[in-house]
Amino acid sequence: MQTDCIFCKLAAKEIPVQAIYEDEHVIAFPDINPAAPTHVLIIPKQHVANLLEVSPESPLMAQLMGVIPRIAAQLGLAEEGFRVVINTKEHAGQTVHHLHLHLLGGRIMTWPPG
Ligand code: D5M
Repeated sequence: MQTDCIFCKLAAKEIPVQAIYEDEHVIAFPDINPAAPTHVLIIPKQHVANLLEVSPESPLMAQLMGVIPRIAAQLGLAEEGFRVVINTKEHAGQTVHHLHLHLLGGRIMTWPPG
């Protein structure tokens, strides 16, 4: 745990969190600033700053991505679809430096993203 990391604090329940999904490695909760009718963040409980810190041998991404079908079904996104985004560092606009997947749904998305 990184003491100055807001998502570490959420994962450790030092800050109250409305968990949509949780297991040993992963927790998912609503984004505080939703960019779509459904906007959930899926994070590892372990502190990882961004995608560049993920090693190819690590099961981390499978743990994070693997819960998406279940959460999508739970939130009613499986039929119409959804978007998953991982912002990485400055050019992508990453503001919280603890790896997180944005799961966005409930409206038609445009492409390319802004
Ligand atoms: O996205 C970081 C996202 O994290 C952004 O959409 C707001 C969200 N956020 C920040 N603090 C909280 C708390 N406390 N609860 C829920 N959501 C939060 P990025 O990809 O880094 O731009």
